[in-house]
Amino acid sequence: MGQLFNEDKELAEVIHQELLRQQSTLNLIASENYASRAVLEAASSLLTNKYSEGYIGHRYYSGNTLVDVVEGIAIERVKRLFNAEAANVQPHSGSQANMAAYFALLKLGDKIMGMNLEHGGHLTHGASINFSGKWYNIVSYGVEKETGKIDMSHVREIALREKPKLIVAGATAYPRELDFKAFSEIAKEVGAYLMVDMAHIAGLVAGHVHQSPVPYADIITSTTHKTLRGPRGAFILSSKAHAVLIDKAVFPGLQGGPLDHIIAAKAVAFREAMQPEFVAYAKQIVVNAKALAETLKERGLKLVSGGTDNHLMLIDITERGMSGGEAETILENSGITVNRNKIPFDPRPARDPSGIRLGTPALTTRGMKEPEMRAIGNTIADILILNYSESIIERAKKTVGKLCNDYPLYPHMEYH
Ligand code: DSN
Repeated sequence: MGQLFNEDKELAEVIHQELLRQQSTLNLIASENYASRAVLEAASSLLTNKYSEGYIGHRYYSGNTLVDVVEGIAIERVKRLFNAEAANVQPHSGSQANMAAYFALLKLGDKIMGMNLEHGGHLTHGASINFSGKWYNIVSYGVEKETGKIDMSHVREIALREKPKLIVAGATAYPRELDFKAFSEIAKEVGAYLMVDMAHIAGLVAGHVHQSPVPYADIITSTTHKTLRGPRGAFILSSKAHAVLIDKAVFPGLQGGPLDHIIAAKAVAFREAMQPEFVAYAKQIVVNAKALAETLKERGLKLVSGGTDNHLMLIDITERGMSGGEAETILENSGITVNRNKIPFDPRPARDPSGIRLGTPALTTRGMKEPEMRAIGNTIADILILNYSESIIERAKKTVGKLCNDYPLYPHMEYH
């Protein structure tokens, strides 16, 4: 990175400051992670120079022999990782992957049944402010008020009544394991396609600590940068039967040239996720989430659904007399990053909702285990329960500093 510093000190300095921020804070944002140096190297490679619209062997530009090799490696690896028949590794983001899946299987105006954004679904699962809610006829399912969990018999009732053409299973803020088999039985019963958006849990699926959607879903979309710990991007898995439609939907349907450097970085991440260390990592994410959730509960904080089965949890924070936004800010002031989040049946607006969402993928990458999760849980509880005071914040900052020191991130990275 010496070159960047030599040529553009202004930008190099900002990236340097961001490195220091990542190194010196505890990241509990459930959808973030730290990509390996190898992934970062591939993502910043000269493959960014190439145009390669089209697919392997059928490009609209010359000079793509090696890009074909890169994309082929990525496709083969992700198919092997998830035991899938076909894969498209070109989607730039999870939203574009979901859009491509809808374009492939549906006509505009068709009925999609997805999880309510307010209950933990994603914008692209039918939110009225998103293309999905504007261009398709949306019906939603959610969690039960008493349990905070999805009741599959209720999902079935809605599906039987509404007869959607496609059911989306997947979430961004649901702390429980999704029952893909039950979703697929319901989809079959009503003659709907089943699409699983496994963006949040892809690393858990790869590490065999969450049921795989592959045997059950017609189409699976995912991002690569969350629990899967790759570069920012996405991919789509499907049966061979749907592959041609998916490919057409991605290109030329909605994207132009693929990001070949990012596809290379995805390939690196897929290989990493095949290693035994990754299986241990995925297991530890879940063990850590349970340890963190238990600590928060023991300290009297209220978790949506009472706990977690996966990598994340939601705290209903209004009980402590503050909003999600306020909790996010005071935690950030102590060096702990989380995101404010709606909780199911939230009376408060999305810009300042009743909850915060916490996840363990990033801290598990740093090597932290149950004792550290308990220390962090107690620190968070001190801040949220004992109210904002200088001495508590000072103590929290010390704990954060020590943990960041003991579990270093990118130790020899430099932008100066
Ligand atoms: N923004 C992502 C998340 O935080 O869950 C979903 O796209």
